[in-house]
Amino acid sequence: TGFNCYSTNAPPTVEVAGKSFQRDEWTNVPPHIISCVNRSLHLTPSHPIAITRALVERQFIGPVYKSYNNLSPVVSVHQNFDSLGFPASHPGRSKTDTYYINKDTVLRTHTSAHQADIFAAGESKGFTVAADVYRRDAIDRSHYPVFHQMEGARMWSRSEVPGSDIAAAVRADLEKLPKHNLVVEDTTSVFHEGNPLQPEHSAKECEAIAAHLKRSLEGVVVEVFGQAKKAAIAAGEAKEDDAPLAVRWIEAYFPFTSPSWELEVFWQGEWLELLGCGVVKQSLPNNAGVPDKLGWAFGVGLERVAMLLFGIPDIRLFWSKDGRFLSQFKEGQISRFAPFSKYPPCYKDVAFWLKTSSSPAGGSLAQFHENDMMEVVRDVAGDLAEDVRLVDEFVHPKTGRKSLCFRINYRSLEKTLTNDETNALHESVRNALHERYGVELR
Ligand code: FA5
Ligand code: MG
Repeated sequence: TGFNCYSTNAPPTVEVAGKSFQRDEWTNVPPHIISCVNRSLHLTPSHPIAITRALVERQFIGPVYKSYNNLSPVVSVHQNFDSLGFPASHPGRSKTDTYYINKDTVLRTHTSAHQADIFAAGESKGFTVAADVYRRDAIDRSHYPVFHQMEGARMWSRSEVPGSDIAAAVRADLEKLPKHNLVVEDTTSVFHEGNPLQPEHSAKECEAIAAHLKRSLEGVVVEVFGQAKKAAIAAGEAKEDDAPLAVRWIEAYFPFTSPSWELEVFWQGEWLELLGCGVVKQSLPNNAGVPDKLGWAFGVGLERVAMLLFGIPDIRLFWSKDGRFLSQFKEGQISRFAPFSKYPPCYKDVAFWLKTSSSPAGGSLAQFHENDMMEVVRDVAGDLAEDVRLVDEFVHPKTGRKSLCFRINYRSLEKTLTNDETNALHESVRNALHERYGVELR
């Protein structure tokens, strides 16, 4: 099956986006992920991710916002984590969650990785950044290891507003935003526990910034889902008098905003998280040499929005090179996706004992993370895996060994897989699990 990044005779360097990086014990970025770098779906005009990007971006156009859509996904650990105040122990930093090129360099896990640099560049009052982001994560219809985010931020300078009165200036800008009549459930308090008002801000300033933030993002939702509804009506999937979209704010936590929120919409029977946001932690503009600036930031998942807009049922479709998918979309147009026939799924289970190594404390240490399973499946089966779920887990009462059983659902978006093909894929997954993680197959 050719070269993979786990082989012991891997070359000393890894090539990403035309550059060469020294490998080290942190390197965990596999070839199938590297091959997604520079697909630039968000910049391919007739692709649904680009159409969605343009639609959201349009809500922030004008003299205030500058857009950045071409920033490299290769960033430093400092940019992705340290500059944003992630504590050393934050789980997001671990190799099980993040693709490391080497110990100092990662594929960005979010567009927030660019906040500090843009604040330091300092010339704009606001910005948007649309980009591909990378995470080791679950495999299912709404999660993919590469997806797209749009970051946005709006800042005000104390030295530039009349009387240095930030609260009044922000309230004045709030009045200029379009009003809407969407009913948004909001039981959050502006200052909540664990994520409080910052000492550098007055309560009035923070409340004004929060109101401007929420109104701006609600405006995006109204615009985007207004368009989604029109397309659904045109396709006979919805009616004019259907119940309005249910939207709610919930309290959240991010290391780089305080207070913070998430915005959710009710979709296909459950609450779906669209974005995270909050009042920018003052350490960011302070460290960027612009301490008189303060404001808000958000990060929205573009696939989540695009799935709702176009009625796309599976996140893998965005990566399809199949003409039956790509030919359905046109620049600037929101239309409903017409599924080509759905091919049959095939479930296969794999059960194995984890390798154990005695720890000094006497217990045993299992060297296997659920995301390792996801990685092996993605590496071997690629987009032929629709979802992977842990279906059983137990510890042997006598030996203390741990056993896991995963169920893999194989299904191609493009054709019917034969039994032989599925069996061969599954056999390769089993072998790879044994080779890479030393597990004992059952
Ligand atoms: C962040 O990434 C923060 N950087 C957002 C932010 C920016 C907060 C600025 C405050 C200020 P989070 O991990 O929740 O947050 O991801 C943001 C959005 O990306 C989610 O709401 C969701 O829409 C989308 N998202 C997250 N993980 C995935 C995934 N695996 N597949 C597809 N979309 C995802
Ligand atoms: Mg989140």
